[in-house]
Amino acid sequence: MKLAIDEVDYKDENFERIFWKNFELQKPLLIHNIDSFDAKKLTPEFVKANFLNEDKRSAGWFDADLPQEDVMGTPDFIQKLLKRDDIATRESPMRVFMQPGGHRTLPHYDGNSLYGFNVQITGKKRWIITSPMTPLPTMPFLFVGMVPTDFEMDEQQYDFHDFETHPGDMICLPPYWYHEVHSLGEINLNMNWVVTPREPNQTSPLGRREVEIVKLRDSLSFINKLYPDDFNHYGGAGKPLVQAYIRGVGVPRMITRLLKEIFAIPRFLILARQIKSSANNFSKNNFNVN
Ligand SMILES: O=C(O)CCC(=O)C(=O)O
Ligand SMILES: [Fe+2]
Repeated sequence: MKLAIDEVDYKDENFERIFWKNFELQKPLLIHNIDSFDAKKLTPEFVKANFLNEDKRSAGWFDADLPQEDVMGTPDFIQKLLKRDDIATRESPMRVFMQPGGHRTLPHYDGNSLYGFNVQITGKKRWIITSPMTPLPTMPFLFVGMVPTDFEMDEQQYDFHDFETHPGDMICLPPYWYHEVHSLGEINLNMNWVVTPREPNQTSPLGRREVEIVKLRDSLSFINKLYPDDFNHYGGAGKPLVQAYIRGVGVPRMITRLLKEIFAIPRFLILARQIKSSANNFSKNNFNVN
């Protein structure tokens, strides 16, 4: 079913209460009127000069350290979040996306059980985000949607939100929420603070799958070759986080997961070319603006 997303204005007197309530419940929230950045200074030239670091290039974004306060400040509630004991942070806790109009980011959820806080700086984006309670079919072992390029949401099958972000809007995206993102403006710049909860959330099928996959990655290390990132740095914290995630997963559950992933391989092979081409576009289009 298509569902309305919770929304709140950053200036609303109840903002903090609503933000932390949705955070605890891992419920998406769309915040309006974030004013911690200077869009005039964040031109494509500035972004490329400051964030185009090949060592920090990833699948379709650049990782970034917390940027200069005067250009891109970290909102106070994000500063509080980054200091919490129950979340793990990474050395470079931001991701920078800047894509041309017409770009489509293929449906995926973020690895490392990331909780994202993505603010639109320039342009606008259309987000279609799907509840981990009704997940899209997923590529074996990974976190990319196993669907064709022209995939359209089926209201009967999936619970999802479909909305736009304009400059100053921030989408708070809890772990395991699939997202397909369309760039609608001429130049579309957004930045995402990412963190990983220290305790796994196993209330959804995707949350349960993730801990089983983490167990597989911990036990059969060759599986890690499939991943773009380093398992030793899972969620930024590595081993302690891995231990917390796999605590409740026994060997029978791990083997059942392995079989489920193997059985998904034939469907993947049918769609592999389409998915690969969309994934390549995600990489190719980042920072591909004039
Ligand atoms: O903005 C986009 O196109 C993709 C954003 C994304 O995947 C993310 O924030 O995790
Ligand atoms: Fe993402």
